[in-house]
Amino acid sequence: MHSPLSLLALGLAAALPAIAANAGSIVEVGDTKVSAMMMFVGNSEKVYILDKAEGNNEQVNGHPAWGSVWDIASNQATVMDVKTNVFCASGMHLPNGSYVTFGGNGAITKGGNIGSELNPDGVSAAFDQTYQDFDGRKAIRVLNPCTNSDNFDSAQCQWFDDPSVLSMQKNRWYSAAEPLGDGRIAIIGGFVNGGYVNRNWPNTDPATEGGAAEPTYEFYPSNGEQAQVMQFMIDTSGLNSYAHTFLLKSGKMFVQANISTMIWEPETNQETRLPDMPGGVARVYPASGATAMLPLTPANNYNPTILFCGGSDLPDEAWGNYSWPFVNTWEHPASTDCQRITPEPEDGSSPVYVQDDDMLEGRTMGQFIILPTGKLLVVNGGKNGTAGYADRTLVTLTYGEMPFGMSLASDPALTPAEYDPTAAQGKRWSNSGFQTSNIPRLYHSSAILLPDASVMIAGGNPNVDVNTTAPFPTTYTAEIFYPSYFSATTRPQPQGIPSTLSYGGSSFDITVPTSSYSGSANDAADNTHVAVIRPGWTTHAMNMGQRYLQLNSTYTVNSDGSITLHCSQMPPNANIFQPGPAMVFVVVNGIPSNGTFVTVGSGNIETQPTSDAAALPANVRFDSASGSADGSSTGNNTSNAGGSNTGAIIGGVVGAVVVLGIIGALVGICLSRRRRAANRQDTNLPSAMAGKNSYAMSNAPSGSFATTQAGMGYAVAGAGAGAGAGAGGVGRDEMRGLRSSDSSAFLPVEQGYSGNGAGNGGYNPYSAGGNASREWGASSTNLVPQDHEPYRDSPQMNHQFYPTRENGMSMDGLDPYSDASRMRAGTPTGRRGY
Ligand SMILES: [Cu+2]
Repeated sequence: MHSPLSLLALGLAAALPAIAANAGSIVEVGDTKVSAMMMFVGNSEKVYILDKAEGNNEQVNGHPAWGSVWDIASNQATVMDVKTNVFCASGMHLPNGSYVTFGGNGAITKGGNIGSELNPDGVSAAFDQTYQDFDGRKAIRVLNPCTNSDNFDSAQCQWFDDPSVLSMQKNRWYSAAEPLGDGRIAIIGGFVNGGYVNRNWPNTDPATEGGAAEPTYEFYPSNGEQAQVMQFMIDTSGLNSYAHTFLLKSGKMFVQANISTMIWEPETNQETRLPDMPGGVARVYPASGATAMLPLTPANNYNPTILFCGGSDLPDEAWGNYSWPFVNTWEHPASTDCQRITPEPEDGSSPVYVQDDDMLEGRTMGQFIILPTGKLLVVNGGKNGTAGYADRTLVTLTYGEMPFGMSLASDPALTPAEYDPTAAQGKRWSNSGFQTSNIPRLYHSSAILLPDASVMIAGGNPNVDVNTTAPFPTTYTAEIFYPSYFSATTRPQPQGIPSTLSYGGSSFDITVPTSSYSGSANDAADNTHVAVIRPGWTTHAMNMGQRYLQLNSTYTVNSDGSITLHCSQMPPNANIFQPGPAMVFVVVNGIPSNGTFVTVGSGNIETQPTSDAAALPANVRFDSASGSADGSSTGNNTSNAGGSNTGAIIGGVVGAVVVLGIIGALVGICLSRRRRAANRQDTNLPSAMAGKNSYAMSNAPSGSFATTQAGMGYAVAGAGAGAGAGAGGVGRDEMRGLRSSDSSAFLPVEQGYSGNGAGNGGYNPYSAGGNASREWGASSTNLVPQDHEPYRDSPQMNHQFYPTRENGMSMDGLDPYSDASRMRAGTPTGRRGY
């Protein structure tokens, strides 16, 4: 029990969440309870964290946890249950403020071994009795962010994770995800079952790798179309997973993988090739360069430019195959190279890569965080090697000889650096005043912008299962990096930020009180901008969906020194900044306010309504007005980057503000809702799923590879090692022998099981034609017939492939899109299990 004194202390802590922080510092703040492979900021209070299914000490519902929710104000994590193995999924926001994650890996058990209940293919598992994880390769998991005012034990605040109700057409591990202008999400490519790179060697079947690669794309929500082959995925075979994808102004998508680049038309599947990446530097996993879209501003007419920094220029053969790299990656320095490209130049020129300033140090797995100032922070990663893990390479034959355990990277890059996209060339990078971290953040680390404009850094786990004694151990400690503007003691406290932003339409006013700044009001007004930032979904050195847009604005300086900002809505083109949640920061003299959550667009997945942008009034100045904040502490100049490392900020004062009403706005703007199909049949599937093929899969180099390698200047083993890698058969013993690359299993699984499905009109997640996504907004019926529910607790499913689960994998009472679901405010009737 708490004593009265401790209660008082807690009360004070809640009232004064003072976070004194030095600018440029990195502070260890707490335990994420699961290793933060993936994170996203759900709202002003919570960061959601996902790990792969592994043996974390923290338990939830009788099994190791691989999900948690982080309270920003208290730096405390609470475990959450996730049913399926979310190992290396992709993720994205939805227009209503919910978040969704796609795919993952099959069920695994200790040591990354295949789970106990095999799928019919015999090489992947549906479930594991020890870790109690389900096959997550097709999973679509939905989360509606909650706050402390909600009941986190309610289903409405938990992950909806039931592939029998909601899943993709294809198994996808390391897929890309990027929203279109209507809020639908394109899900692109991926492995079927995992591996180091997405190819066999020799690479004789670049399209499907004998069933191990998934070269298609599909949409969520589906409109009923089948997954289509994307030729670019075949042409970039091997280094084509977690492709870098950015929706462009035209509605076409920039896609970069391997060293290739294209513009893709999502509606017609037409591809237009752009130049290759200069210098042969790969930026996708496992080269894992830092990538971001530069801030979209009135000055660049909101036309995207993409920045790539770091990665690896390993020669093609060195990347190896599904099993492991063919060189000792950790001996190869990561790239310092940066390139920019404007994919759709508006001056009629052809898109070209333009050399940018080199990073201060090479990085693989560095990641960009766009700050409210419009500068880009790069954090995490290593100076040598690549992402991924393995227990050997082609030339290092045993785990005992691996110098960094399973890590394929070495020499962690521990000092953040900042890139100013508007600075003169040659002067864009700085790490002046930035502290060096004590915590390596290599493979499976993450970072994201928080609402108080600090940066949360977490994760790091280049290990197949939890390993706290490895050279780079499984890491649970989170850090916060405080950018240079934390030297200010006073932050702007803007008033009047709306809860929604439309695409075009009437302008709105934001007031900056005189207490928010110091010095000349006119100067402050000239040095103020409004930034709409989507921090994205972070995993694998990426922030999927991260975008920064500066609103068009003018100002009126009032006689009392307050400044009224006249702001345009978002540009009237949803491709520029797709619909969904974002934070609004007002930046005065280089000092950002805290971010306020808004919903951009209608909240629905639909063609977004647009209207012409209203004209803004002209600037009005008032010469004698000035701010009333402490003049030395509010950032009197805009060159805050790399500035003083002194001073402190009470960062939590405004950061702890709960934006009442926003949550209601988020959940109140409902997704299209539908009722569940009233009728439900139960069929007994597994007998119909007996048909399966096996694969002959060559995942070892041929003897001739050694000859090829000699020309590359890499020390490689000869044919003997190649033979040792073995041709991956489908025998379970062989499979276990090969498990230790970045996957519990990387043997192909056939998509096209014959049998159940078409014959009875039912849904079969293993059928080639099965479209398990449900349509959105086009029908009042559930497009996923409930006749196949491998995760239900129904007696029919009580068999070896689809075991029941006491804590309720079945969520019959919880259709995330029903009128009675958590997606609808005020009617929380979802429940877990029966
Ligand atoms: Cu991964």
